[in-house]
Amino acid sequence: MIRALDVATSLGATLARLGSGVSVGSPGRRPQQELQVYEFEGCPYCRKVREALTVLDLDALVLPCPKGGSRYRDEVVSRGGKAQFPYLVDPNTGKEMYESDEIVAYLFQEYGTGAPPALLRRGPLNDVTAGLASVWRFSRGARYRPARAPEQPLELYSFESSPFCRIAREALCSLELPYHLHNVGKGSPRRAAFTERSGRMMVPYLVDPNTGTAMFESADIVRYLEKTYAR
Ligand SMILES: N[C@@H](CCC(=O)N[C@@H](CS)C(=O)NCC(=O)O)C(=O)O
Repeated sequence: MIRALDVATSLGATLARLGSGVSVGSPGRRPQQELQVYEFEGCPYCRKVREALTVLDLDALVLPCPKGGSRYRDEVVSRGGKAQFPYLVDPNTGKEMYESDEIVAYLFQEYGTGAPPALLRRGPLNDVTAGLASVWRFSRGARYRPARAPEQPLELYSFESSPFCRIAREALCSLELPYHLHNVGKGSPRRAAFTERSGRMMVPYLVDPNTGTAMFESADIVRYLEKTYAR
């Protein structure tokens, strides 16, 4: 896809959700251990969970489960009994759960200070708009493409509604590459530490500890991931 169209359609995804997942809302206590989220790009229910992570300023280990993939899909089946996404694992409480609305409510209850915002409440309108977000992208990132597994998870600094972050996430997802998602939405108190590390407040920012690489720019990130991991 040509770059301008790529960015425009990714922006369409952001607009469909009225910018939900751009800024930090009402974070509460912080988890001691990292949350784990099994999900895939293009799944409207998974998007709501990722938006909630941005609003609550939470990190998570993202384990991508694209259609046709098996690395983490099989793990979900053996943990929970069925291939349904999103699936949350919280090692802090021992909770594991399916169902996006329940996951969002759980995250706000454990790690927030109030009820979820309107755009993340239970209801068909939010499911429809989360689905429309992916229509624009013709399900990019939702299908597995053969890739070798990295020894260690990558790291992505991001916030959910950034159209550029979505482009990077799609590549990570279709190549089934696990990554530590560091949310730095607008208003995140962790932006200063991120800027200290990266030199600049811009996302997406990818760090690959397997090769010692760190980079900005979604198009460069996609090229790097393809070259390094696609088979
Ligand atoms: N009510 C569930 C619906 C979840 C759902 O239907 N997820 C789809 C993906 S969008 C799924 O897991 N499909 C099975 C698959 O992809 O193999 C929720 O809100 O989490």
